[in-house]
Amino acid sequence: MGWIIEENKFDSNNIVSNGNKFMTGNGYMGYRGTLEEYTKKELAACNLAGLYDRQGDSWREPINAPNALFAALSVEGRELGIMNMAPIEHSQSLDIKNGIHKRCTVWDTEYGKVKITSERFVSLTDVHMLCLKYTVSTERTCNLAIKTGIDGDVWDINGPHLEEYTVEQEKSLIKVSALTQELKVPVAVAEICERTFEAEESIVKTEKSIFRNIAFKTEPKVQYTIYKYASVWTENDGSKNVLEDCCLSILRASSMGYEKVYSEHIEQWKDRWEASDVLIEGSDEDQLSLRYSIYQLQIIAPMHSSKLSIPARGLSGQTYKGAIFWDTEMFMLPFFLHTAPEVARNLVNYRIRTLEGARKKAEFYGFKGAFYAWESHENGEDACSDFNVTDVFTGRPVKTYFKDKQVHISAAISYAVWETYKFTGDVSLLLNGGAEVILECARFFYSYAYFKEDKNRYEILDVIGPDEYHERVNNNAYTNKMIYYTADAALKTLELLKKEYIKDYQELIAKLDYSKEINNLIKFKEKLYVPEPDENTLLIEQFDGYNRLEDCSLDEVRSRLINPREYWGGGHGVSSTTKIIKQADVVLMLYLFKNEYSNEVKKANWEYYEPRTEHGSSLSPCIYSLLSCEIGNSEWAYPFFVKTSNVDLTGDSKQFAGSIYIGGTHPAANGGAWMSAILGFAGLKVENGEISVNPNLPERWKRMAFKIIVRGEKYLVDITHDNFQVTKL
Ligand code: IFM
Repeated sequence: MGWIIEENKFDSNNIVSNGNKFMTGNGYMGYRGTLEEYTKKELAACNLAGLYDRQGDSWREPINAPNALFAALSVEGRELGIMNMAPIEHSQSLDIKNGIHKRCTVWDTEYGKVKITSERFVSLTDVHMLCLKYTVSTERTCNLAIKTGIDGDVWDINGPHLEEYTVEQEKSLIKVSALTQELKVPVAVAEICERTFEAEESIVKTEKSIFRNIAFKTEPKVQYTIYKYASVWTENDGSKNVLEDCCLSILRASSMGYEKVYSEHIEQWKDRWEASDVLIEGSDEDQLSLRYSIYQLQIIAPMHSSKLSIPARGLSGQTYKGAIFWDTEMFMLPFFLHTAPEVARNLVNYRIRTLEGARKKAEFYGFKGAFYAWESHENGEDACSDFNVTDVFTGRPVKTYFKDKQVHISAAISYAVWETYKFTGDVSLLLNGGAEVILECARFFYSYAYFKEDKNRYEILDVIGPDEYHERVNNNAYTNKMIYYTADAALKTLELLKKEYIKDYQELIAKLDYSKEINNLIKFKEKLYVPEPDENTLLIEQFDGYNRLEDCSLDEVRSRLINPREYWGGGHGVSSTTKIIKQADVVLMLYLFKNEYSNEVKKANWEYYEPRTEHGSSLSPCIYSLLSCEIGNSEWAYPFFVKTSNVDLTGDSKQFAGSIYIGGTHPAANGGAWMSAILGFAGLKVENGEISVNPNLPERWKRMAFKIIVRGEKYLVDITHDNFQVTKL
């Protein structure tokens, strides 16, 4: 129970959302949940982590590798695919316990019933490997042909990204290699296809693709199976010869045989679930949606590399430019910290490695220190464009200030470094770059702040908070609070190093020329303005002047849309002059700093802001869920948990910003689902290595149980409505 995602009929309207929903992956690549005969038209894609390219003047985006799992069937010379003939039976499923995608399709043709079953996986054992088992059978004797190989004509939003293709066959191997356009990075894909039946095989090559045509005459009801082993390598993987490495991978796999490769892969999944599964008794739907959220995080986790982080749309394609946002630090990191600390460390290392990019960005805007990219690519350069939205009426690009004004990104990164250090107690993180990140972010904020003589305080002007609909506001409460946190973390870091690692301290101060900055930071922290709850209403104003905006309902604002895809924020968005906000903002602040605010303040703000929140970002519902749990109201929290944990199952999320496609998977919401369950309903807290739980399970849940790793020790947490236990394993 609770491990299979399944659809039992074909609906062409779901092709794109199923591509997200049925995804498989391993952190190195994500393979969309498409059917074997799909091409770029149906958004088939094998998306690679961390390899980006620019075509002409358009946005940089990640590469989709040539698709080595392509397979299409012809019966008596006529193509038989789901797009050209309606099946009489069809199912597509994902076994999330083992990371296996399956399909079964039956057509009633003039030659009787024809059936395809397939099973595929993206290996967790060798991250470069993909495997497919593809079986056909017919009711009557007929001539079949399977066209299978490497489809190099890939789906791109701003492509094509690959050029100088080489397409070749060498004995049983077929290969496609190419170079990326911008940086000329070699990318290669190779495939071996084995079969247990007699057939005539010929090779068909095009400029970018190479296919085998496997033709044979069927016997009624006999199963004809092919096994495909495919591999993807790029020079970014440290490969000196990408084609050779591909061939080594697939020859190794083929010599092991499908069953062995398969069983090694599922053994790895067993380990992943052993560390991260959450058992929920009392609701099969919640059990499945939470496991599915964890599955989504697992298939994009960069377990194999400390150079990578996780893009906002995971590895489901090129939307949001395949870039890394604050989503990773604020919404995904907690899951990895508690269940796979080595992945958490890789995620933080990515920010340490890209510090130089953040310094360049700060300098570009005339500031000091580190202003991290709003949408970060491989070296920390900002992929966010000046015009992130296209106006639906004029088709013109609209200037947005996400990149320039969402300064809270640097605070999110400082928060991640400092919280990771506190959680793990591992000072090597600070000594190996983490301290430098925090200090440089604090320096950035000090240089960004304005000292208002008349008010004798620092203010943070001209920013965008998490609520992106209100641009260029002053003193966004969340941002100011996070900046305060950063200054505090910087001072604590300095204190720690000075006390216990004096040599490192001295070296760092000298390297960063930081001695004058210390006093600045002390004064900055003391005099930084952070909006407080109003004495009477207990409400915290989201930013200066928010209270004066038009107070109208969400429905009212929605009714003002002329086009459903209109962008709600920015210059002339329907929300901009109203109190309607895009996503949790003050509520996020109250959740993060829960120990500093009373329950009354939390409750008052939750009740005030929730009806004014569009939840137009998938980052929003989980935060409302978490704060409700903090308030002790799991019934308020529950629907938000359901929303966040189902986002990629229902496909119910915004698909367009203006006229730009923003669909894909939602790892931040997936991380948010885990947070809502574990940090919310179970009320788990880890402080100085000490674990506490304060459970408040939803009514319908009878029991929840999960494991966590804290400072190298494993614990089992088991909770019912009347009892709980934390056991060291
Ligand atoms: O990072 C988010 C942002 O907060 C809202 N828009 C989408 C981004 C990527 O998920």
